[in-house]
Amino acid sequence: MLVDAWYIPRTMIVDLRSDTVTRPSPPMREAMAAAAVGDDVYGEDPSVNQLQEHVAALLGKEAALYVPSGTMANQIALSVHTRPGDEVLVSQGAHCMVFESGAAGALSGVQFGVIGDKRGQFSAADVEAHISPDNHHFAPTTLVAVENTHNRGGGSIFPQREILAIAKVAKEKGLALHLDGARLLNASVALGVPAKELAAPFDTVSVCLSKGLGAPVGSLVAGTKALVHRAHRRRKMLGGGMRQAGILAAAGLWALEHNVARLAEDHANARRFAEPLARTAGIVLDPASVETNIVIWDLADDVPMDAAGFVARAREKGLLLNAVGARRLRAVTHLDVDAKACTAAAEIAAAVLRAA
Ligand code: TLP
Repeated sequence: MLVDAWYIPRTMIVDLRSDTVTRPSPPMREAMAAAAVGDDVYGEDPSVNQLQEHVAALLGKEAALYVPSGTMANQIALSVHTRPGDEVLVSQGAHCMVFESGAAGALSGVQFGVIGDKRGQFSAADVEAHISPDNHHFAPTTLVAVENTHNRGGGSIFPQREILAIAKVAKEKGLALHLDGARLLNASVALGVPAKELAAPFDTVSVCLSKGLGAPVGSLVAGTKALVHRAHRRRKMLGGGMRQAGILAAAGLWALEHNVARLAEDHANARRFAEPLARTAGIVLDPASVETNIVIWDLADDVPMDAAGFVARAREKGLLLNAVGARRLRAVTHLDVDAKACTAAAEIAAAVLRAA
């Protein structure tokens, strides 16, 4: 497999399992090596403080807290908005429900109410219809969590018009609103709308630096000073207080400076992969559904292979993918795969089907 990027040996594979697989580039590593650091548990790490201020401003929030992962950012947000026994309304396949190891039940004692469609979107009417009645039989609904872009929904962008309507209902009914914005900057770049505008209706927002932005580690949870103060305590409880974390924060600052606008390339590469794939017999995929850097498709009923089999055969041919259902697969483009690699990836996927 010929890949131009400097860091991928020419014999290596095209890794579309996730945008989390990127490795820090030499200039990012230089920024990390040069980072000013201090003990962040004392609040004395200048690079962490700079990153927190930068992200708070980016999202138009009073404050932000640096945490090791998107999972911790989401779980902290769930815990600051709820009490054990509460219900949180989420989309189908929401990351905070499906992919965080049962943390919401284990750590916050909340249950989920699932609303909306397979793309991970729901309406203000869905929220209103699912708020628990004020009756002691039911778990009180106290939080609504939106995911934008939506991972399981194939990188779909949640329409901002509907988010504004959801925020209105949440306000009227006294519900908090959290945004899992692990890939919010993908939505921002795809729409050409500033992140702070997309974040504005939310009480808390989590964002990840270790996905499309290419930092090795790190996420932030942002909100009012009061909420972030509470988040800080939760982070400590979870063991997420880090010391000279500026060495990591510097990578995040570098990523925010250099790797945001280029997310458009990842979106173009996702389409470059999806369009030929969608024309391949045996693939069920609407290329118009590809809005950002995630491509999700199904295997047609007559394909004599399941998603795990597809993944195994693609791997033999040098393409890494993830199965996200019995007959459903996912590919994610990122800064370590270029246009040529994405075109090659579509050819490999078609070859897997031809050989089936
Ligand atoms: N998603 C990962 C896996 O966990 C599935 C991936 O490869 O896409 N919110 C969203 C929407 C996410 O997609 C992820 C990671 C997270 C939160 C959690 O972030 P981390 O992995 O930093 O805990």
